[in-house]
Amino acid sequence: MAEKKVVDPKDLTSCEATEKMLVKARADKVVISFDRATEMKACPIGADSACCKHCSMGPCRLVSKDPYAKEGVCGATIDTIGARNFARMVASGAAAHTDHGMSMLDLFREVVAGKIPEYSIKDPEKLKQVAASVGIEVEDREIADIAKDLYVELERTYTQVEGEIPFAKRVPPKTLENWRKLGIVPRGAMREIMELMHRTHMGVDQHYENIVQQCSRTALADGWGGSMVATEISDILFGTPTPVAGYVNMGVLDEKQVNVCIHGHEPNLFESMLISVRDPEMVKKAKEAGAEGINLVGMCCSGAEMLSRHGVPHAGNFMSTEALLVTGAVDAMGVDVQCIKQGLSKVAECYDTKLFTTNPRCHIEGTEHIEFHEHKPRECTDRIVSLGIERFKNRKMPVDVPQIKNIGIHGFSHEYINYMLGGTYRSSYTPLNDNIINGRIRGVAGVVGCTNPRVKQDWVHVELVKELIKNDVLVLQTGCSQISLAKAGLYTPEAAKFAGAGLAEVCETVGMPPVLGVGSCADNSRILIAASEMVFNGGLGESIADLPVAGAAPEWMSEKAISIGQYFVASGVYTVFGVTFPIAKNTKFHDLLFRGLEEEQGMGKWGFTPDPYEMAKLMIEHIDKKRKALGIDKARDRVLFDMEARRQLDNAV
Ligand code: SF4
Ligand code: MSK
Repeated sequence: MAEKKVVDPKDLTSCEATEKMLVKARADKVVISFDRATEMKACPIGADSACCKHCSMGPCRLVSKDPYAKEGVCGATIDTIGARNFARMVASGAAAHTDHGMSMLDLFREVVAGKIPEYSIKDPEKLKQVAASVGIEVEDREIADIAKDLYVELERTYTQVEGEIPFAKRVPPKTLENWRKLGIVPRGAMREIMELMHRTHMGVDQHYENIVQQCSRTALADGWGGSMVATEISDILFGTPTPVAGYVNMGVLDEKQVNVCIHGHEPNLFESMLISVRDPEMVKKAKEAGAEGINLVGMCCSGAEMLSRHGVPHAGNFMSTEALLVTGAVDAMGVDVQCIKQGLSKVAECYDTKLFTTNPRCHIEGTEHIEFHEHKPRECTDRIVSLGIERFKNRKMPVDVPQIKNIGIHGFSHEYINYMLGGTYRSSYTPLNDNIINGRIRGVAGVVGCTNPRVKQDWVHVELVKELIKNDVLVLQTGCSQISLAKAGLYTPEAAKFAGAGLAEVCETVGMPPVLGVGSCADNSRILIAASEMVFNGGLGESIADLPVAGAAPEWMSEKAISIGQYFVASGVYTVFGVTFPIAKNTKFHDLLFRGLEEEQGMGKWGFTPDPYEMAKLMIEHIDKKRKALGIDKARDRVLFDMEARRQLDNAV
């Protein structure tokens, strides 16, 4: 039998804690996804999306040096097959975000109706702001009445069959005008996803350009629809993030306490767990079991959201979820939806961790399910804590926690960025725009997305971001990428020393890190709003496509990332992905995504490279191209522009 290939853990991850646990897992004869990835050679045909199984005349594989040398049995070309596969990734990713957003809206409706006493409207000011942004009257009205109207209005995001989704009102007019011209303003998410699935059925849409048009419409229903509703409603119910110090990395586990971990994407499960672990009765039970207390930690995106909102410690990103269980220190882990590896089940069993699924959408064979009912949230979370306490009392496994943790500042909602840069009396994006115009800040980049065992964990994120800030590019982050950089220590104001002179000066003046974490992957909508605010504040063009900004998902893995990428591109942002790009090169479809959308349709475009330095170069070149088009590429005096000077500059451009 052939020897199994063993890769040095140092080549698989740059996270020292994860590396230690991978070594331990191997010694314990437990397989986690790093080693499964080595064993599972990626299928090269699938990697290029050069296969189709949309009907039983196939599956058809178009393998050839010349992508046009073969066609499917039905005659489908590589462009049709590639576009259909890509579209289904968009549909699935958009469905995940919009279904999550709809759950948040369901919760909001029930809270407003007074049916869930555990939750309330924590941020009435945000409620008013969001309501006003979609045209609801807020002056001299009761909060409950505004909330009821907001629910009715936002439900249209999902169910509307004709017209434009409510948050289209937040899109800069020039960008919206372009969408209208292209016929891609979303109606309602359900309709867009349904139509995209219909069009990609065998024998329906067989023109890649037409398929891409519906991809954009569906992805926009995610970014400016489902995801944006999820973020805004979560802020209204649980509080809008403001900067908060928080620890990340596996060292947040505490051997002497009952360790409870929540992993997934739904803040309501996590918020309820926060109440459960703080309940004096629960703490008493834990102490009676011999623990010093209950230690709640997060993972993945709901973890990033709770870190940003409340400073709850975060134990690691997507590629560390199995590794965390190898510590033997996790007494209970509750998961909800998205990015939950099935492999967790076996690893939990090996280390005697109590693993629970909680959401009706996500069961795992062999894993106990304790359903989370939003009307009685504590039933589920109290039970998970109780079973965790029981496990602590009877701990059989040796505990080995890598003593590594990093402090950082998280919670930069777009509202806070507004306040932070403008100050109490001048709260606006004007200072950000001014600093971009005067060249202290070269541009803004969104670096987001997953980690992926096909590349060295965290490494691409960290190298890319270091390169960007060194070149005076301010970085906004979400999701697993935020955790990669937080572990690398870039979430402290002191990290300004890694930034170029201009960006460092701004960071030092304001007291902020050069890398700002804004939350979970659904919270990418905060980056869209920040981009819109930059347009509305003036001096940087009239549409999002004019801004000196770029996006990247350097270690992406999920279909949600493809939907996110497409909504950034359709919004006007150049977006570069790493790892691999799931379409065949040298095709008309590839040319459309990587060039045509920008040059012929006034959007952004896609880019690809697995190399972080090349990625930074591509993004900076794009930012410089936009600076040049705006006429702000020349060196300028390092002065803050006042309104008059900015007006003059606008007139000159
Ligand atoms: Fe093959 Fe066409 Fe059927 Fe796809 S739809 S499996 S390309 S015959
Ligand atoms: S959890 S989608 S691995 S960011 Fe949102 Fe992380 Fe990517 Fe999942």
